[in-house]
Amino acid sequence: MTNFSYDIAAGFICHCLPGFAGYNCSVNVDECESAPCHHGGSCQDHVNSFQCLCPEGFTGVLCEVDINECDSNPCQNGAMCEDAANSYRCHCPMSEPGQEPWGGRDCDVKLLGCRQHQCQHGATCVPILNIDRGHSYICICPPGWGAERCNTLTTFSFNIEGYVHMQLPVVKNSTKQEAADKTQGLHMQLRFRSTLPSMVLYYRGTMEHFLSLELVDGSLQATVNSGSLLKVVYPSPVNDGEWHQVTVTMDEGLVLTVKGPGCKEGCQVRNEGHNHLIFLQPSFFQQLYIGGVPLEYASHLSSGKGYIGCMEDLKVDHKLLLPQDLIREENKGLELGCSKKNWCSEDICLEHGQCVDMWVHANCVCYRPYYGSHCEKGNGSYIYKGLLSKILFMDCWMIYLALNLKKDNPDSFVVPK
Ligand SMILES: [Ca+2]
Repeated sequence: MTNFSYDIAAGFICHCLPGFAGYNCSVNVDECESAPCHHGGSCQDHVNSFQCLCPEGFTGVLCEVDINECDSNPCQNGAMCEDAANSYRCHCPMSEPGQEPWGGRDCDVKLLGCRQHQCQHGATCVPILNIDRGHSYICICPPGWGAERCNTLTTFSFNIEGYVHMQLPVVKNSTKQEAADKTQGLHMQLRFRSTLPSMVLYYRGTMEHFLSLELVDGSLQATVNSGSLLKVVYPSPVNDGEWHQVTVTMDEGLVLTVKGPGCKEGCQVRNEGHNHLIFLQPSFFQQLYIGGVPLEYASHLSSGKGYIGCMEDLKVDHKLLLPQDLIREENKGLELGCSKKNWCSEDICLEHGQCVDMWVHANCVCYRPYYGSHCEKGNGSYIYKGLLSKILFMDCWMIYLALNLKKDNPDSFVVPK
């Protein structure tokens, strides 16, 4: 150890009071630097301490306590209270059958909007309490009906191959929230019924960028091409002649949802792919072809056939398209409504074949040896005017023969009329 001497020592060391720092303790330490206040509370720095100024609805030294606004029991008539930030939400109870439900912020207002409502065709009336506390209602339409009062038929049908072309309007977003919703990607929904296995339901887009929905061998197949190709297939057959609802959405991935017989709640298949949102420019998807495509797009499709069958409740980006907007002079084969004859109810194949419903007519798949459009031919024995060479073998129903057929005797094998 060296000898210490005040004669040669120089300088000084400050031992600072709590809350100060630095060479000469001139720095007031910022206790707010670690952002100690929760829930957006603002921090005030003091000497060796801090104070949190809490937003409404929060308390505690660090604003860590969320005040429970439900403690004052604001919800009436048996409603459930849910605490929120400086707020609460009342979940009103379901109304008894025949009773008007409770509504309003505290479930203390009888909702009278459905008295003398004008919802048509069995639509469900839902009462609304307006901001000015006036009463009104909305109608939830049953399938096949649309417009505000559910008095407009949404059902249409294709009876010959063709297509309807529509230029979708450019949506001008009035609010930022709407703009954010619109960038959520593409949304298409419709209900359809048919018995045919392979055809296109719709094609939306251009040569390079498109979203398509097809029936391929009875299964639904949705395809998106936008930068790269995504495909999903709903494997269960849906060409059973019953109504099926199919929803196709494309945002983070491609999702196909089918509702119908065998899947009442909706069954989903999805292809996550990668995030394709960046490629989804709305302007690429303004052309909509329903029930078929122009010839130049046919190479994009697996089915290659125009739609034959019925459609209804067609919604494009959540907006309902009514058939009267689609039916025009040039759209031949498109009809309002859905009239369907059950072609196979009569035995048109004369018990000699299986009847196949082709929606606008029926085909017979004949059992051998019958043939003809109604399997009406082939009912009789074959007459052979030649030499029988030998009987090869026999089983219960068939006799297998080896025949000598001569080229110079074309009439040697005759089927009687
Ligand atoms: Ca709260």
